[in-house]
Amino acid sequence: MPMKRFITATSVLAILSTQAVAQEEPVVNVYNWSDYIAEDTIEKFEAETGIKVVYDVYDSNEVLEAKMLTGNSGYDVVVPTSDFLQRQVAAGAYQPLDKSKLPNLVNMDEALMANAAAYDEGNTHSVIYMWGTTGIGYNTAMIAERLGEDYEVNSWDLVFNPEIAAKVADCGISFLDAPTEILPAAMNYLGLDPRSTSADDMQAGAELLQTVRDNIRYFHSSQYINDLANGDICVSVGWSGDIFIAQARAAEAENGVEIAYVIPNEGALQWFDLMAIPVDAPHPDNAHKFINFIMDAQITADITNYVWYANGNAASMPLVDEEITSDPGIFPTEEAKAHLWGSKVYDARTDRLVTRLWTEIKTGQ
Ligand code: SPD
Repeated sequence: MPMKRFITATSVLAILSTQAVAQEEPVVNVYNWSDYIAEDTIEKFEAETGIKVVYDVYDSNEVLEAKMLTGNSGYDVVVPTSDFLQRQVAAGAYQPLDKSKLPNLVNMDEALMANAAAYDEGNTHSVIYMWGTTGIGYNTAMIAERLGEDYEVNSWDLVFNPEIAAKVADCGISFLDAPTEILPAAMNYLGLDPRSTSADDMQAGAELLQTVRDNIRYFHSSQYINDLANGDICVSVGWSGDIFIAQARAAEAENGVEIAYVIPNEGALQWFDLMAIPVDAPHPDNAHKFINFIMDAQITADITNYVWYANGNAASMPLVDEEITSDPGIFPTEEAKAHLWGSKVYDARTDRLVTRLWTEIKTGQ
C-alpha cells in the first residue's frame, strides 16, 4: 500500500502541544482486532477511570493501515501488527509514547519488548498487546474421516499439497485474507525464505497457492472462528488464539466438534500486535491511561485467559491459566520456536506485487 501521508516533526509537535493544553473529554476511542479482549476489560476501565470507551473492531491490517495513512481516523488507541506498525511509524502515523504516563511498563517482558523493538526502535511508539502464530486449525474428526485415524496433522501439506487438500476440501478449508502471511507460508513450504521479497520467490508462492485454489472455500479473517466451532468448515489457516476460541466455543455449545491447532513442523509466522496512539488522536492522555490499564498484570492475564493469545506482560504470567501457559500452540516449544519467522516489512514495490498476486489468487485468475 503506498504511503499516502508524511508528517513532519514540526507538525507532530504542533499537534501534540495543541492537544496537551486542551481539556480532554472523558472518552477514549479504541480500534482493536475482533475477538481480542476479555468480556469485562472495558467495563473495568470505565469504572476505574470514569472514561467512556468507544470500541470498534477490524480483522485486517490493511483496513487499519488505510485509516492510519489517511489520517483523521478519530481513534486514540489502535493495535497494528509489527510489520505494519513499522512502516506506519516511518510514515509518521503515531506519536511517541509519554512513558512517564505508563508506570505499568515495568510489567512488560524485557526480552519480548526487545524483539518488538526491531519494528519500533526503542519501543518508542508502541507496547505489545498480544502475540501469536499463524498456523492451522482443524476439526479432528473430519480430518481423521478423510485422511485416516493415523494421519498426523503436523505439516502445511494439509493445505498446500494439492492431493491432500483435495481430500479434505469437501468439508471446507478457509484461509486468512492476509496476503503478507499466506504468501510467505507458501514460499516457506517450497523451501524458500518466507521473508524473501524477490519477485521470483513470490511468484513461486503464488503459483503454489493457485494449485490449491479450487480447494479453498473462502478467504476471510474472522468468520472462520464460528464456522470451525459449528463444524461448517474443517480446516482454517488462522491465528493461534482464534482457533482456540473456536475450540472453546464448540466445547461450550457441547456440539461434539473438537478443534485442534498446530504450528506446522516446517515453521510459521510469529507476530506481535502492538498498542499505539495515532499522531492526531483526539484524546492522547486518555489513550495513555487505557494503554497503562491494559498493562496491569491482572487485566492482561484476564485478556489472555479469555482470548487464548500469549501476551508480552511478564508480571501477568503467574495469573494466566496453566492450561494456556502449557499449551505449545500458544507458547511454542523451543524446537518450534527455531522454525518461526518474524513479519517482514514490504516496500511499496513489493507491496504492489503482493496485492496483485493476492487478487489473482483470490479470484482464481
Ligand atoms: N481475533 C484477534 C486476531 C488478532 C490477529 N492479529 C493479527 C496478526 C497478524 N499477523
